[in-house]
Amino acid sequence: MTGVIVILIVVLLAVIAVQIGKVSDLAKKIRGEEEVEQRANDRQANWMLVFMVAFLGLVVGSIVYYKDSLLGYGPLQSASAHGGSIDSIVTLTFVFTFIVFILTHILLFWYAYKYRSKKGERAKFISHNNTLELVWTLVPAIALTFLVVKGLVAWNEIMPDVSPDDNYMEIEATGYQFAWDIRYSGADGKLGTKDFRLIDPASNPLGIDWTDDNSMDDIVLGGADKIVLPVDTTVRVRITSKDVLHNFYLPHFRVKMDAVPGLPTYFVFKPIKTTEEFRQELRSFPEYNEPYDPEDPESAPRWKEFNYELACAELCGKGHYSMRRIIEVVTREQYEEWLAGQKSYYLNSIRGTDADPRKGGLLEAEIEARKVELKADFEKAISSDDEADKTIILKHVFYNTGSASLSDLSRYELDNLVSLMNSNPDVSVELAGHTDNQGAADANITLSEQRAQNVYNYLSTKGVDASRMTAKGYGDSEPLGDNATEEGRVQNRRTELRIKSK
Ligand SMILES: [Cu+2]
Repeated sequence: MTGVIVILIVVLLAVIAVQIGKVSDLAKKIRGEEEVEQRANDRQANWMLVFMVAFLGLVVGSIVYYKDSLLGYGPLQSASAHGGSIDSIVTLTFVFTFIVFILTHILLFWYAYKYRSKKGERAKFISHNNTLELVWTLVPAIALTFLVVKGLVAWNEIMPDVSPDDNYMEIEATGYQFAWDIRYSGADGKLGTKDFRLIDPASNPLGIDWTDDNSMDDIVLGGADKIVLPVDTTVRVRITSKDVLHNFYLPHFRVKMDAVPGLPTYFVFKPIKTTEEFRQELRSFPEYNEPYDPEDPESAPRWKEFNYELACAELCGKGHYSMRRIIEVVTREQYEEWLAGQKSYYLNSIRGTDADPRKGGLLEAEIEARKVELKADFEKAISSDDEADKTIILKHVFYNTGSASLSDLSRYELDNLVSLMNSNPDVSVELAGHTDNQGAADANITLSEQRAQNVYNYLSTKGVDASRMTAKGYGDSEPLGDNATEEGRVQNRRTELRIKSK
């Protein structure tokens, strides 16, 4: 039915067009063809001028209307050290192209008016003119060369990489459909190495090499976390992508760089205004004092809700919009405080799991922490008069299962003990072995004796005078925990150091 109606309408319109044609044919015959044409030409020429004025008026009007929404104008001044130089290049290009745009449009419409068809006049025909060719080749060439050279100079100023001696911090942004993983270097200031072959979607989405010491304290922000940066600090961003082309775009800092799969890129910039300072600048513009939510007049003003943002500036798929992240620029002190609250990805999510290549071994930091802990316990034991303080549990001394031989990792604790014994030559101790209550009681006594004796032997071969030590096995006679639970049995299987005299 609709089809029939559409065909009918088309046929009727065709009939009307033909009829109008006939009417104007008749009119021409009546009035004289030339006179009609002349009037139509004049009318169109006048409309050309009207259109020109209206069009250029709208162009200028829209610039005035939107001026505060353009980066680099009004409230949106650059928040980075290099941003001003990009803004002035953009302004220069705007001014140039605007002048050319206005001139060409005035000429275009004025010529259409002035050289409209008139009775008795003929169009001028130029087949070739060298001067004209030269002018319209050279003028744009010179203007463009000027703009391109200015642009290149600015680009070279903005894009030099940092040198190792510079004072800067480095973060890494890895784009994927549809989020950014942001990695910070932690306290050591160094990002650990990565290898795509190590990528595991569940345990290691970035492919970080956990055998690299620099990776130990690296921090990976969760998908919704703010990216916090310190003000007045040079930030180098390593930019990569795991799947398609993305673009690391921080409009307020005039930072924009492709994130290319397989080809790391970078951008170095320095934020010069904290988020709070930028908000205070926005405050003086009336449009930023309007409610943030137009539906709710009671909502906070726009300046208060303002945030710097990271966007993906590449149409990378249907979830593209969700790559937006908030950036917060804070003072150095606030940044340090924030950083101290962040957790190492390795220590928090990898350490001790099957994905940990150092599982079963000790980290430098752990060795150091054990040393500090034992030293504190030891010093407390030799200075305290409280009997309870004089017994130290050697928490990191272990034996191979069912045997009295020391496990490999026990040496760290025992070596620390050697140096404590040597720096306190008047202290004498008892090494006390304990077991849980599994198995026969006399077998437990023997096992605990052998274990205490092995510790004794280790210390004595490492240079602690044997006369300062005794070894004794208590079997299961002094339990600390409940032998009915595994937890309790773990507590009971232990080696103690008892300070005997000092
Ligand atoms: Cu993207």
